Amino acid sequence: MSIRTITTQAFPDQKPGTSGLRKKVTAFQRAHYLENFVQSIFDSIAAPKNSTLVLGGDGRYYNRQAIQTILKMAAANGYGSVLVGRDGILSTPAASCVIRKYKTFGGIILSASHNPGGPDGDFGIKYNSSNGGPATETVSEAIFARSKSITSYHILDAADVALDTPGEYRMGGMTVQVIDPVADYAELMESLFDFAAIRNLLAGGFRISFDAMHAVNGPYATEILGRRLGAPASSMINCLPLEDFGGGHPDPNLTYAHELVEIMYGDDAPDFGAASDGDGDRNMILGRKFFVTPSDSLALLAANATLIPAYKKGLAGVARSMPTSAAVDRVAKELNIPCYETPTGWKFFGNLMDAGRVTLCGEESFGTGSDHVREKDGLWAVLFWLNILAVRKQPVEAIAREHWARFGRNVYSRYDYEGLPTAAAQGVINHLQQNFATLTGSCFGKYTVQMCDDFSYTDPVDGSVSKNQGVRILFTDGSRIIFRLSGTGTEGATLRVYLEAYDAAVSRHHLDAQVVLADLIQVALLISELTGRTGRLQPTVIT
Ligand code: G16
Repeated sequence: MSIRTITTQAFPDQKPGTSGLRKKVTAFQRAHYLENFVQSIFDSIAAPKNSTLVLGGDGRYYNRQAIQTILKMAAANGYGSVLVGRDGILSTPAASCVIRKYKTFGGIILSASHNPGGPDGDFGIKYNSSNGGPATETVSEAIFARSKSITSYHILDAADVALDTPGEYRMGGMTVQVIDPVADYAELMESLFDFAAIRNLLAGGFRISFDAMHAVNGPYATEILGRRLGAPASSMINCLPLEDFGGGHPDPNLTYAHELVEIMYGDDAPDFGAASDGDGDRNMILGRKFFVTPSDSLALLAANATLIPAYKKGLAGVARSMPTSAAVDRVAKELNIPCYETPTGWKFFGNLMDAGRVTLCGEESFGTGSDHVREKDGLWAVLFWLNILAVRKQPVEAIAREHWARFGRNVYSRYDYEGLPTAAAQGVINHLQQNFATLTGSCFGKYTVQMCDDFSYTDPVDGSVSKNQGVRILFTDGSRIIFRLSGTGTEGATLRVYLEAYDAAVSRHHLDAQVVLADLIQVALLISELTGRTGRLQPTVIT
């Protein structure tokens, strides 16, 4: 077996987005494309010789081929061992768990998260550091810089490793350890939650429906919800991972998780419904005919955290991304703990968790998690909810309404305009930025603009500054409109409009969010000139 050094040419477009490099499968299939990026990671992180890496992905199309290539490149680059999930599978939170548990140098996760898969779908690759969390902005920038100047990469001439049986294999001077992708993660979950209480809940007639969307969490749910907690097989749908997610869009929201939504809004709906995404880090929570917004879910978990064994001593602090509603801020205020507002992207929570400043974090984009790993965690959120339900013995909707009665309701919605021409989407943002001065102080019906800006964040731990993280229009009554371009798409641009209003009056808490936010939506369309600039009359997805 010999190490080959292959001459290559740099690609100009390997800039990691919100969460790693995401492109069409066909882009990754171009000669040297994957290899260039992997070598750029290895060159930038400069791991000491014989370091250990974790490797796995969400099982989407191209996962297996990419894993074999990365193993051969790791061997050629002097790694001592690689822990790889059986069949190349590791959910994103499970990869984070394994990196931390075995104290490895870091890990490579193959996923385009909630984006569709298959030969014409998306693929992605990201590097996670030794804390188990996504590479920081600094590391991502170093990888991008290297990708622009790379001229060669190293790869071992070796046969593929069989990934279907756990065990140890040799590849040149490196050991490949094929591990059970579920075991370490399941053990961690069992250490955090009261499994006996959840088992009793499920045995007592409480019915759930979990939708794995033919993505990576299928085997995790089967083991944890099914085998360890006793949920019947009929309560878990789409649990067989497929390379193309069965042709679906593995994004757990009201539009794409429609099969679950139909069950939860149908006759004889179960008591609790949940879904997770392509790589298992996102979650959607539903009660019977009731949707819990991700922002509310974060606030509810924070308010009920002491009911959970792992968090019974209380929370050090909480954090949310800027576009996430301020519902959790209200809980933090009452608990007298700090609440941090970060840019979008889980990587911004890592420093806060490592420094012990926060325990729970969450985002409006269907992500919640805690310091048990350094990624958001879909099944963890489901178990957290089930544990609360096991203790409180109330319906999901009743728990949410009690929460609103106590803290007020942050009425929230997000409008996504997908697949826009990049220039048109950027034009909307530019237009808003140019009008900050005129907008400030303007009145639109009952709404008066208090201030507008481009959100910027200074990390309180390492002092790093991240600018241009979304346009904020803040109103005097606490309402907000945020405009932001997505950093995870692979085609054109996705413009996200986030709308939030606060309502303390219980008498209005039954109202549909779209009704409450109707005026604010019109203000958003007016001030952004979105319709004229993009030609779009309707958003692609409303959550
Ligand atoms: C990724 C990040 C999340 C972030 C989301 C935002 O999610 O991990 O922290 O909230 O992107 O996406 P966008 O930039 O499109 O608004 P995921 O689940 O795709 O890894």
